[in-house]
Amino acid sequence: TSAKKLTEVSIDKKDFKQAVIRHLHSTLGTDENKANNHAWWKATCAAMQEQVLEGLRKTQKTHYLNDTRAVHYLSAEFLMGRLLSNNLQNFGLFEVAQGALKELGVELSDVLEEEPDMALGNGGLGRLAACFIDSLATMELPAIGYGIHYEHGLFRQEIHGGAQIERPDSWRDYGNPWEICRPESIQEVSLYGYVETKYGDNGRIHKEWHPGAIVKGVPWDIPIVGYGGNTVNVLRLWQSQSSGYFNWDVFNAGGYVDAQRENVLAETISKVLYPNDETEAGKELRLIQQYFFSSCSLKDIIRRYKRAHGDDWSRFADQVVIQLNDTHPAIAIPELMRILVDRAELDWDSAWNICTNVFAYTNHTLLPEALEKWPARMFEKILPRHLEIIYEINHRFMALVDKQWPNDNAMKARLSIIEEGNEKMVRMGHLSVIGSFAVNGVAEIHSRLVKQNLFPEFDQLWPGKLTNVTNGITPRRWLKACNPELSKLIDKKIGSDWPMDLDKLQGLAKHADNKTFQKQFMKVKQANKQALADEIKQSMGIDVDVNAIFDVQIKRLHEYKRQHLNLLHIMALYRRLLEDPDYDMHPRVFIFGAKAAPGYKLAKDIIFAINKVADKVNNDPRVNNKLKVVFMPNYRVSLAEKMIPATDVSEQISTAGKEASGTGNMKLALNGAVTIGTLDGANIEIAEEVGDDNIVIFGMTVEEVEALKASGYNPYDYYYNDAEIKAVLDWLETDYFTPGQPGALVSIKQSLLEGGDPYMVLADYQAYSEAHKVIDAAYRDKERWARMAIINTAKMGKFTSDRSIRDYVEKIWKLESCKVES
Ligand code: 26Y
Repeated sequence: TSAKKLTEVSIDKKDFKQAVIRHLHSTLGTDENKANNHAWWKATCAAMQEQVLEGLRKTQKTHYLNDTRAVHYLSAEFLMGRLLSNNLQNFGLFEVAQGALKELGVELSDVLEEEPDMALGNGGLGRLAACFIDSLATMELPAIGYGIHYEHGLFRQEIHGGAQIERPDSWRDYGNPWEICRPESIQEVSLYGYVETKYGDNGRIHKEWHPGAIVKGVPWDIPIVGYGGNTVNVLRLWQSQSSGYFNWDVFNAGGYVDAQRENVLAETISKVLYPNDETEAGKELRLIQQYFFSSCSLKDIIRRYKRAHGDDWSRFADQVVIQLNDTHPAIAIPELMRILVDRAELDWDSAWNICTNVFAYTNHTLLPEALEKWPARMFEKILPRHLEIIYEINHRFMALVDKQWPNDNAMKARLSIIEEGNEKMVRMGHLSVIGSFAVNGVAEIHSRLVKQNLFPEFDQLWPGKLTNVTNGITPRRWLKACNPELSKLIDKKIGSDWPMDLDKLQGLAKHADNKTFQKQFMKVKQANKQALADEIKQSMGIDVDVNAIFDVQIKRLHEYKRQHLNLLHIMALYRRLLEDPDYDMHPRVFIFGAKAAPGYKLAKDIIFAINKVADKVNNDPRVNNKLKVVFMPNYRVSLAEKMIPATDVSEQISTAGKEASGTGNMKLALNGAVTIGTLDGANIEIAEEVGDDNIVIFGMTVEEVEALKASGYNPYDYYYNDAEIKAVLDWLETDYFTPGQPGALVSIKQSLLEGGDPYMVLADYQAYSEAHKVIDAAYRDKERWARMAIINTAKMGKFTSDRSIRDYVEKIWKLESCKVES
């Protein structure tokens, strides 16, 4: 059992304490009297890292000796959060460390707070990658994550006068105790230059790329500890560094100082994470970032393969599967072709056969603005040989299209990798579908829409290639570690196996009507709400009542996620309370956490509006504490870990068809929150699991959205026919919320009226308002609510990322697990 496994690998409290003191002395050069919490944190990490590295060594050796097939997860983002608590938890050393530190007069919880988040991602896609590598290690699957060692992760958000200000994130300023630099595995990556065509004596054409610049990729390894501690896999992140070759012409001309300036450019590649999610920026540096980490990773994969198999490429596709986390690493496809054809001198068909048996692609979005396209001219400048290869792939693909749909030029234009127009563009999604053996969406409805709307012809051409793997989350971080009190209660009720086998939570369902268990469950929720209330008071000075409903919307700020729908409804409640002081509602605290892309004007305006409405509502005695609004700054993994256990109501209110899956929805429901949500993404599957009585669904379906759009949606119909909508939108235009600055909030009204309301906020408003009345009534019935909350936790088994990984293994990766002896 997992409990047994956990104790076997443990060292005891005495040894752990010794290790912490030893590191305090000899790693940090301080002692018990002088050490502050930061030093204790580092010493504790170092003590832990001894155990971790032992596991890493054993795992790598076992995988090598068994010559295992492995998955290589390529992702431009890994949103890891903090690692100490997770590693202690997964090694079964959490209590040991807690006890050891206590004897040293130190609180583990204070020490854990010292760790900066590793925020090398924007949101869902990056956090999914982090959950997946946790599951891969837990399930003892041979796997490696590849990404970028950004010097600065996602910006730190401050709120000044209600508005978002971005500050640089410097997660490594005082060193990262987990990462190990591996200079022995440095790779080189070429950029720019030109292609030379050479004719061999056998008539064979050979292409030679003469790069204009070469940069180095320095790998940093982060050990990934599986639950139970046996398998420790690696996350390998590439840092760019100048090689002597960068801009060699300047250097040769004696321009020593100028060459140093070029060095700065090389090192810019891994400098900062692009903070846009779901909007394609088309920036040259971003394409370079993508190529940089894809090329380093491929070369690393090939080096490892060759160590075992030499120059025999025939088994490459048996040993290697590469999962592309969206199209960000899709350039790996032509890169592998280049290596096989130009370098290894394989013929095109053999090379293509290898490629199309190695790559698989996950699509995370249908939003047109998030589908990556690069100007062919930019490609030609940065990666001239790759553009040629893409043209060749496309040429051969067009022949296939012609066979399937003879003489159909419209079809060819639709399916081509190259989009013709004013400016020729390379469509990375098409390249990914054509170059992969499997393509998946991330929830049932999303995968259906990928097949029906995004890639219907590809689905016809290659039936079965497009499939679904519903997302998941790791229950180790998102229940066991972040909600220890609920975890202990669950352990007592059903045993402690559930973190490895989440379907076991079903065992809670039969206690859902038990009054004593309901009380215990809600007591834990209350305590978690108190802890969050304390945090809100301490960080923002706002008093919130823990008897109020904690209603939470946490996710990136985007129009399609409709934080402004939530805001309009809050304003409406405020207005109802002002018009009727006895307006009957249970006290509610609306809590937000969201970062906006720095260039996304309306998203930032919505953050500003939430804060301005919050100021007014929170300081208006007339609402009699029935309504509070809190915008918690700098939403990130470690803040999510505090908010999620304290949530009563989970807001999942995207326009149907727009949210590919969502994963916050799963985390909140797992911790006993009731969802108010649309029939979108994984909400649909959550509703199937918990049943209609335990979720509040509202609003238009995908079909209704499409029909309304087709019939000509006019937001003014709602504005003029719904007095509440009109009053609330007009309110935004006054200076009520922004004294002395009339019109400061008007952009929201404009986008909803003149702007055409692209995400149909007004069309769903009434249904949303009614759904909140259902929530209100359900909450007031204490037993009913407790039952709903328990059932939500009990029915989340499907959404463990272990199940997602099992689906990938069976449908796509065809991997076998590999036991590592402890
Ligand atoms: C092109 C570039 C600017 C870009 C960068 C990041 C485009 C998209 C992204 C991030 C997308 C993302 O996080 N998508 C989310 O993926 C989650 C995991 O599959 C889904 O749950 C969520 O619905 C989806 O929005």
